[in-house]
Order: sequence, then C-alpha cells, then structure tokens
Amino acid sequence: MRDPAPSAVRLKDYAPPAFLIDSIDLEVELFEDHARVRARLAITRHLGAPRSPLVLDGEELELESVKLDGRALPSGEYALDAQHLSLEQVPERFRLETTCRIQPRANTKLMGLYAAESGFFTQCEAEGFRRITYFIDRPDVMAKYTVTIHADRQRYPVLLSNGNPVASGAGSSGRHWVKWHDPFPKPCYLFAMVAAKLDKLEDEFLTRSGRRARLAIYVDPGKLDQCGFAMQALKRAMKWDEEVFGLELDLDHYSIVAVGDFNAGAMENKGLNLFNTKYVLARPDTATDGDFLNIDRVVAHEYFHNWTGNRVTCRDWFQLSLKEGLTVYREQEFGADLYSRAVERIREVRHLRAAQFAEDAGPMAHPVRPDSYMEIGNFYTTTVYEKGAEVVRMIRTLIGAENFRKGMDLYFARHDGEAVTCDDFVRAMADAARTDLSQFMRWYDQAGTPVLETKGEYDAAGKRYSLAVKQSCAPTPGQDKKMPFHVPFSVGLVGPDGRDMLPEGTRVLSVRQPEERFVFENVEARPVPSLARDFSAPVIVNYDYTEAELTHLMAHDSDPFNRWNAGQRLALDIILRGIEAVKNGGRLAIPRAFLDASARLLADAPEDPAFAAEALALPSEGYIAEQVEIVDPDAIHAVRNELKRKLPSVLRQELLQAYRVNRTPGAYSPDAASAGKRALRNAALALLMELDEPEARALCMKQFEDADNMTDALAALALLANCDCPERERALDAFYAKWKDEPLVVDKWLGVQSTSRLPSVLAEVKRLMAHPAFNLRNPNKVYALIGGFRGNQVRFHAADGAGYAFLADQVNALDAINPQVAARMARGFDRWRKFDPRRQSHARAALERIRDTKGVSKGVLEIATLALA
Ligand code: 7ML
Ligand code: ZN
Repeated sequence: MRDPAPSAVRLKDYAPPAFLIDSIDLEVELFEDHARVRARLAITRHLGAPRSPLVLDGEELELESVKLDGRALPSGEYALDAQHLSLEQVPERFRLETTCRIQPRANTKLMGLYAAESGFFTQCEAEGFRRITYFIDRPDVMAKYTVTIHADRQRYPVLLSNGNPVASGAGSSGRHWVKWHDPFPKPCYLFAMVAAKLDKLEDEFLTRSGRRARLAIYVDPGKLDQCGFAMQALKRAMKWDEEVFGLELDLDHYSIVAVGDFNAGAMENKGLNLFNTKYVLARPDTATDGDFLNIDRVVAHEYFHNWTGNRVTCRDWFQLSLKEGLTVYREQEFGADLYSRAVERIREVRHLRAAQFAEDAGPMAHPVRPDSYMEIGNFYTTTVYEKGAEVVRMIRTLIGAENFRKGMDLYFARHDGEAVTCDDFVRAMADAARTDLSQFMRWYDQAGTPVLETKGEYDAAGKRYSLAVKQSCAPTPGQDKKMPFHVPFSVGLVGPDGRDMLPEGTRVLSVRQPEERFVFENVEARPVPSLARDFSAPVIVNYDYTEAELTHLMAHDSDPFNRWNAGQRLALDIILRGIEAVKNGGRLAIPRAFLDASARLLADAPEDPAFAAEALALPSEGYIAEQVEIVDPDAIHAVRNELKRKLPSVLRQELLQAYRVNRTPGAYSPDAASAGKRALRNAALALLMELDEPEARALCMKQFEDADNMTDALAALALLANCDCPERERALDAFYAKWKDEPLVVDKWLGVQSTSRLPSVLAEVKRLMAHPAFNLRNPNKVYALIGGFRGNQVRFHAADGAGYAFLADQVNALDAINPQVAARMARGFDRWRKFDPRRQSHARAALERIRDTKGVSKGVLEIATLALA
C-alpha cells in the first residue's frame, strides 16, 4: 500500500463511533449578514465504548454557548480547536445544546449553508454539515431531525427542510417560520434546508401501494416554463423503480430545488433533492437533446438514491461506491430502458474509457473502494462512480438477472435503515445466488485496468475453437503486485456468414486465472471472435484482428456494442499507424476498407441513426493519447483531423443525403428517435465542415439561423467556432445577444469557445475571463470556460506551456474561493508525465507552483502532491 501522508484518513483505522446521536432539534435563524444555529442533540454513549471524550466536528463556526442537560458550560469545561468541540467527561446519556453564528453570505465554498441569488441553500455531502453546526459528521451516525427555519417572509417566502412540515407561524417584524420533521433517521450528509424566493411546479404520484406523494419542483422566479420535463422525468423514474426493482417512494413529500450555484450535479437529500439548474431547466430552445437526456438521468439518479444510499447508506466514505456505483448502475439501466440500450451503452463506455481508464493509468489511480484519502471531496471520481457501476453490472452478468434481483431484495431486507459496507452488498448478492464472489471482491480493492491478452486457434479437423486468455494489471501507486481478477468475459463466435455460431449466441466465460484456455466444440468454420460483448468488464481486450475481421464484425456482429467497438478499433489502428508514419517523415495511409465501412454505416443509417452517429465518431484525442507511449498532441490532432477530412471528400453525396433526410420537422421532441436523427444530421454536417468550403459553411450558418431548437443551433455554433471564418464572430455575437440573460445558455457559449480547435483559444479564454458573462464564483461558469479549456487537449497541452501556466493561475485563484472546484480543475495535470520532456518541465513547474502556494487547500494539495510524486 502507498504510505499515505500523515493527515490521511485510512480505511484500516475505521472504528465505530463512540457516541450516537438519536435526535437533533435544529433551530436556524437567518439574517442578512449572518445566521444563528441552535442545535439540541440527544446523545448516548455507543456500546461499551470506553470513557473516550465526546468530539464533535465543526468548521468555520462561531460558538456562542454550550449547555449540557440544561446547564451552561463555562469555557473550562470544553475544548475548542479549528475543527472540533470536545468535552472530556460526559454522562452515558445526555442532551447537548450548542448555539453558533455562521456567515452564509461569506461561504464561497458552497459547502454547508450558503447564499445564492434567490436565497439560502445547503450542500452537506460529504462533510458539509459540520459547517452548519457541531456534530459527529460521519455517515454511520444517524439521527431523527426536527428543523425550524426562521427568516424574513418577503425575501424568503419558501422555507424547506427534509420530511414533513409540522408547524408554521409568523414572527415579529415581517418574519416567519416553518418547522419540519423527518421521521427517517439519517446521516447528516442527507440534511438539507432552503430559504428562498422560488416558483413552484406541483404534481402528485400515486405509488403502486396507494400512497399519494406530493411532488414539487422549485425554481428561480420566471423559470416555471423550464421545469416540466424534469417533473415528467421524476415520475418516469418513480414508475420505473417500482416496475424494475419493486421499490416505492416512502415519503409524503418529495421536492426538487434548482440552484444556479452548485458544486456538483445534484444531491439526494432525503425528500429534498437539491439540483444544479443545468439538470432541471430545459426548454426546446434552451436545452439540447443531451441536456434533456441528462435531466432524465440525473433526476432518476437522485431519486434512486432514496433506496440505494438513503434507506441503506454507507458506513464510512471509503464505501462511497456502495451507493454511487449501484445508483449509477440503476441510472444506466433506466437510461437504457428509456432511450436506446445500445447507444447508451456505447456512450457510457466511451466516457469510461476516456476518463476512468486514464484515471486508472495516472497518479490518482485508486480502487473502487479507496483505502486512504486526504480530502474525501477528491474521491467523487469516475472510478468510484462509473467503474463502480461496472462492478455492479459484472455481478449481474455473473449471477444472472434473476439472482441479481433476488440479491437486491435480500440486500434491502437485511440492511434497511443501516450504514453498511461494499462487502455487505456483495455478500447479499453471493448469498442470493448461492455462489462464491470472494475473488470478485478484488475489483473493490485493486486499482488499475486489467488487460486481457487473447489468442484464438481454430482446429478445422476437430471443429474446435480455443481461446487463450492471459490477464495482467499494471502497477498503480502503492499497489505493485495485483492478484488475478474474476472477469466475466462474454464471448460470441461470428461465422463467415455473419451469424452467431454458438447455440446460445453469447457465452459468459469466468476468467479467474492468470492464464486460461477456453474450448468451444462443434464450431463448423473458422469464426471471428466477438470479445467482451456489451463491454462485459472494464478491461482492455487485446486480440490481433485483421482489418478484414474488424470490418466483418462491424457489418455482422449481433452485439451492437461490438459492432461499434470494431469500428473504433479500426479507426484507432489507422490513426496510431498514421502518427507513427508522420513521426518518421511518412504520411497517414487510409485503407479502402475504412472508407467502405463508413459508406456502409451511412447506407445502413436509416435503421438506427443514433447508432450511425456514434459509429461515425472517431476516438477522441484524449483516448488516442492514452494509447501511445509519449503523447504528441499536435500529431494526434493533425492525423485525426486528416482522417476525418477524408470521409467528406469521398462521401460528400452520402453525407449531404444523410443531412437532408434526417430532418425532424414538426414540434421538437427530445425522444431517442428524434434525437438520434439530429445526432446523425449534425455528425454529417460536422464532417462536411471539415472540407472548409463556403458551401458547407453556408449550410452551417443557415442551420444556426433557422434552428428552432438548441440542439441544432448549438451544433452549428460549435462547428463555426472551430473555423477561422467571418461567420464565426457573427454567430457567436448573435448567440450571446440572444441568450445573455439565460445563464445556462451562456455556459454553452463559453463552452464552444473554450473547446474550439483554433490556435487562438487561450487568448480568447483569457479575454472571456474578464467578460461580464464570466464569474469565478459560479461553478458552472468555471466548468464551461476553464474546464472546457482544460479538456481541450491540443490547446491546453500547447508546447510552450502557456496552457499549463494559465491553469495553475486559475487553480490558485479558485482555491481561495472554492477548493473543491479548484481541486477538480487541478486534475487537468494528471497525465503530464505522458508528454515530452519540454512539456513535462512546464507542467512540473505549474504543479510545483500550485503545491507551494501559501494557504493551499488540503484537496488541491493532495492532487498536486500525488501528481508530482
Ligand atoms: C453522478 C454527484 C456528486 C458528485 C451526485 C455529488 C450524487 C454526490 C451526490 C451521476 C449523476 C448525477 C450526479 C452525479 C454526481 C459527482 C457526480 N450524492 O448524487 O452522487
Ligand atoms: Zn449519486
């Protein structure tokens, strides 16, 4: 194991809490320049815990008084430091009352209680509650909450917290109060409150057992016309969870509140979800197909947490994937059922390979269940979330859908109301399926992406096909040696006629040994193996396919994921060979087979336009970079674009045809079929724009001007933003003029500029930093402009190091405002060691500058230190 820094928290040090808090009565009085928080805690010593002192967490709190069982404590009877309030001697059972002052308006970290435009909001996961009051801030301490909020009625007419409203009234001088009670004991990270001026969309849902639940979505005044889709999404998710998992809502009130200043996407607080506006607000003219899809998924994700996260929660933060991996898996299945299963899977895997595989190969590599951290906020990662979801999916693949459902039922039956571990989850699955998943547990504890080296052999005389599989996993920081994984490996054999040769179509092999051989009998002809169908495990599969074999799979594989995958592999091979050739003074060679396969994709496109759009998209620059020894971002950019340009030069008519036939006349609808047509149409336009011809630009400009929906308008704008042409500025200016009062649309405008391929991007981004549309305090603005640039591989990794210096400046500036967002941006340096020495020296200097900044936050320090280690 890596030797963690002294301030690290370690999984192996877990001990149950010395005290439990049975209930908390919270009284919050909001004023313009501060808030007063009084908390009455009913505390009991836990189990026979030794006479340890009571230690409460607290951060940036101004303590006014402490009372124990009604007696005010003099300062000598408690100890205060920057992080804790400690009482040396306390009884077995007692009531503790603290009163604190806090400064929500000065809270720029957006953790705890903070002010945004329309009022006051909270975010407590993971460790924000300690910024509201002194408490034992860990998820295995679960209490019943009663919360009374007092505020000015005019400014803050809406006062919300978890559970049910039980009383309300008027106070003096225009103030009012509302009291909420949540009957479910919960960890403090699920606490939420809101005091704001908001509009409300109401609805209701009748659960299948007959409970009538009142649903509400609260948004900034004037935005009611943008929350209808989110409400429908919520009801779709509720129905789906009843049908697929037999899980019902357990509440009378379920509310979503949208807020424009929010670090994450959303938060599953019990009965009171808080959402980033970008996952609630949508109208055809303001939101893209992708936005609508994301709203469906994020609303579902937070709703699904009510069972996977809230009813059964995490014992400690190392178990984060217990709720996140499982909930992402559930959200993915919801997406697959609601949209296109194959296309959703392709998009998820594209993202996993680009982001999670890179994480696993870099300095932040960590297991799905990490074993140490300095700052838990840094572990809300693609490994914990998306690889965690793959781990859940692999369990289902191994034990089958029926056993998986039994396992879920058993998990809830055993652990409802508890705070548990990933072991508990897997044990429920293993017990339900009566199988042994002990080797499988290594997926939780070993970091890194396993590689399967595979070789096929066909014995024509014996009609036997054998597949040799050798697994390995490269060392990751702190884990030099890996034990073999238990890998579900779904295999099909595609015959010369394109049909599946195995009677069952797909066979799920269990790979457990470092080296194994699997034999298939009665195989009538030499097959092309279709490996890891539907991406059956988060691994890299190597097999020495010929070009002809890949095009055979592209054309015939019954598994759509592997049809797509074969095309990606073909394109990747061509690009990698091209990069090598260019390095040695040669040129990119584009085989006829690639152009034929692309033509075929276009010819078949009418059957499934969304699939065709995915299949026509080349592997991203970032993904290509992961496949080479030393990254030359300019070469990757040039070769990839040259390959991209070849398609319209050969297939111009076919692309124009695809552009023409995939119009979506009539009223806009974000359904999968319509969105798929727009995706293909815009992919065709993107390819035509590679020609850099006035006709294509005119077509693009016309689409931009005529579009009645944001999907088409933004697609055109992004293409224009990529070209150094007069239309570019015209379009960008028109777009801003039209949308300057819609913050989420302004984010898109910033995004197309920061992700443009023009060499002038850094200068533009710097200019936009000073634009009135930008605000370093708003996470969405930061993600759009700085985050967009950070992900712009060819420009961010400019050879002169200017991109690195810029990002370091911004990380430092942000760190003083919002360390969580700063740490996220700092992850842009993760892969610096994959670049050439010159770039490395610039990146190292930038990272050292971040690390050595006085007052650097723990989170940013952790990222910079690991990157430099
Ligand atoms: C993942 C979330 C967080 C952080 C939301 C915050 C959450 C923690 C929270 C998938 C879909 C939507 C949001 C998120 C996400 C990073 C990502 N509990 O619900 O997981
Ligand atoms: Zn989540």
